[in-house]
Amino acid sequence: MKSIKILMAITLLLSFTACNAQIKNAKTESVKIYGNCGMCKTTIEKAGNVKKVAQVDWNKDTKMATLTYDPSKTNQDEVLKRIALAGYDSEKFLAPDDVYAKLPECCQYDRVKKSETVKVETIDNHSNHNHGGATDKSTETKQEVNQLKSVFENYFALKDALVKSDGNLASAKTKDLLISLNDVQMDKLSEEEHRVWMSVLKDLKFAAKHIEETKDVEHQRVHFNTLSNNLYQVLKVSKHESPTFYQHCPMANNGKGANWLSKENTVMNPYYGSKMLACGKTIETIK
Ligand SMILES: [Cu+2]
Repeated sequence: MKSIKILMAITLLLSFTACNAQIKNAKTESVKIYGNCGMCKTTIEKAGNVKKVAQVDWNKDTKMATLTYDPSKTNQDEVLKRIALAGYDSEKFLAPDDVYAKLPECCQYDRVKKSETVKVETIDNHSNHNHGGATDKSTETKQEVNQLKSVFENYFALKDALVKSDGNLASAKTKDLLISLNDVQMDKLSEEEHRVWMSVLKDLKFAAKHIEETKDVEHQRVHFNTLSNNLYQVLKVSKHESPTFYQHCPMANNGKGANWLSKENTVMNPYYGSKMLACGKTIETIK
């Protein structure tokens, strides 16, 4: 018993000491990452860092980053890809244009390279965007339910594909999701739904487009996180025939935690697949 207590004390002590110093067999490299200011530094480092695996230290004056990582767990490409997804170009990877465009003005550094490798399309959906117009009230409610229903059905199919860690299937299901996103007629939505829908649509499409474009499950999961958060907001203000469960896994998203929506209360974790299928819990039931 005494030895257990000592062991616990040591473990506790270790967990309090430096997080960064815990990278094993650390390999250090110096790479250029484009950016401007202190805010860029925060974003770049936050995107690149993974506890005990990778540590980024970016210098805003030299634009050089020191990457320290455990080569048995990750590599330079992985770190730089995450940083690119956060909006920052390196010599190897270019940030998606949409993400770059969303950076605060002070952070919009001069892009040296033209974005050729990573092309991001922003689909404008104003063809379906008919404000106003007289509609029969009784059909309105019905259509509204059906419209958002197919969005959620396709989302759930995507979630199931990620539970199976099947990147091909996830991409295929997201193709359907994109179609249903485009099919939603905004004038049939309630005022509240319309407002939320407008505020998240661009992000929904951006995330879906990225999931569809790749077969890499880990990359798909990064975008699935934002997709889930945005659809949750829509779900909160819309009506549904059956309850939906909002679930949370504290380990996903590099330990920052991530959420998803599910038709079942039973946890089937889309962020880890079979590795940690039951990790997580229902945090809200939306009726
Ligand atoms: Cu900045």
